[in-house]
Amino acid sequence: MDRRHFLHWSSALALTPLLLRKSWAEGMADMPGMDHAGMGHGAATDAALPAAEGLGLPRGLPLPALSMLANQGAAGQFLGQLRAAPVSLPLLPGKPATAFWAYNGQIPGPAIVAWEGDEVSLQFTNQLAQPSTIHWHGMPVPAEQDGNPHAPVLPDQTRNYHFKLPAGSAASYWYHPHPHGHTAQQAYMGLAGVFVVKSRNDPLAHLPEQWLVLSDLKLDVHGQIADSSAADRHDGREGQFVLVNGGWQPVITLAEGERQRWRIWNASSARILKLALPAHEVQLVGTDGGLIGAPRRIDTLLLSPGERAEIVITGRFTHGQPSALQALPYNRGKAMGPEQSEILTLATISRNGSKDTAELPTTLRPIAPLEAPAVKRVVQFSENMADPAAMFLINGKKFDMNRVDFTGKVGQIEEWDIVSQAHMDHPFHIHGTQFQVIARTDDGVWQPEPFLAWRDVVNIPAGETVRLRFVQAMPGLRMFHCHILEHEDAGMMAMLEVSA
Ligand SMILES: [Cu+2]
Repeated sequence: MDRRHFLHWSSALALTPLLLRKSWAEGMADMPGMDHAGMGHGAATDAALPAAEGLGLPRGLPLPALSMLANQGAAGQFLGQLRAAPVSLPLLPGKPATAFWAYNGQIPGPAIVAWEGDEVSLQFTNQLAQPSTIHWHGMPVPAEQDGNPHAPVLPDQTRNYHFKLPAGSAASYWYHPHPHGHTAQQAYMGLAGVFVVKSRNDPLAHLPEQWLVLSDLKLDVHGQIADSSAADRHDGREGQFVLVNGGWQPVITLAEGERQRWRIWNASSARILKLALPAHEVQLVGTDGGLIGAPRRIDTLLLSPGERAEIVITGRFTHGQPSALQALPYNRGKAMGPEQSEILTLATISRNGSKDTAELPTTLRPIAPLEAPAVKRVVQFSENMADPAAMFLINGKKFDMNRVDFTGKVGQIEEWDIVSQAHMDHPFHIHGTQFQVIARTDDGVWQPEPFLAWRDVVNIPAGETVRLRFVQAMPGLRMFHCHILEHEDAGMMAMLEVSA
């Protein structure tokens, strides 16, 4: 890996417009054909890729609002359609449109907003040339509705996903493909969207919200989505750009003293983002599975791939610190590519007058601890560099669709130690439920988790162990895996079969 091509980021702003959006009908009109998608440009190695500044991607525009999926259902229902298909979107001024794969022609996919108690019915049509599924990441949905690789939706097929959102499920989820072996490519080609479940009993309902979907974009010299390099397949893919709602270094407005609630998704394939908002006051108020017990003042927020957080930001423009959403340097133990060694500016925050500071409740939502486990298991992440066909392993094995790794029971409290015997960080994710982290090692020394939270992704730093507890409320096959999507595709995934 040539370090000259390490990505350089600047907070300087340009003012060219970017709209990563097109209606489905418009998108179909210039559908590029399935073999496009960056594949036709030969073996794009990282050394051949242009630097971010050289591509002319506009930046510094207002934060793009996410498009919303229209609800065609009656009260108490969410009814909608999602269609995965190739689409070309104008990305770089003066260059041919960029070929993506998108839900309903939009990057990111349309946001779904439903309420606790809703019956959700989503019709999915796959117009890709390969099998796909939709996984409802983090959501308490029945196993057979959760987009497992065992239930592929083949090209030109349609299926319906149906589930009911239980009480207490309000949180910031997302949806993305989960087919066998194609997940990373389908995600980096553009297939992902957010799914927010709301509660009618929300202690932060009075705060204005900003939704920030952080994604990664890697372009070749033609402005097309680049192939994954050997380094991407090993370390997890990273591109020249971290986008926010599809925009590069957009501008978010905030008033002095104003409190906003931000929901943040790390929808990248592999980046571990150590987020900071140095000028402003930040409280963590929620994790993957929704609100935590009480706001917690934080200086940084580590968000691994697939993970979400809710924060309350209070505008403070008088400290002389950069008013920006930054990703601080983080070493995730990559073997081939360079680590992020500089501060990345993901978005700038511009001052928009002054406002009264809204009340922030001192308590948010009680979380009862999961006590004495009925079952204890060890899940070991490891890497075997000697075997290119089975390099990323769980308990020494590569994923096998026909092998059940663990069997469990509905309602039983499980305690898992996720042990890293790896050189890289690997974010652990399990389907169908939320877990509580009980303790983690830090340099091998156990530290109790300082607060209770519902999560479905937790980073396992190289050489460390994380202890967590969960309950599966529904029977069926549940995947657990590394959420670096290239590692998942390479087989760092296993299955828990839950019986009634
Ligand atoms: Cu991994």
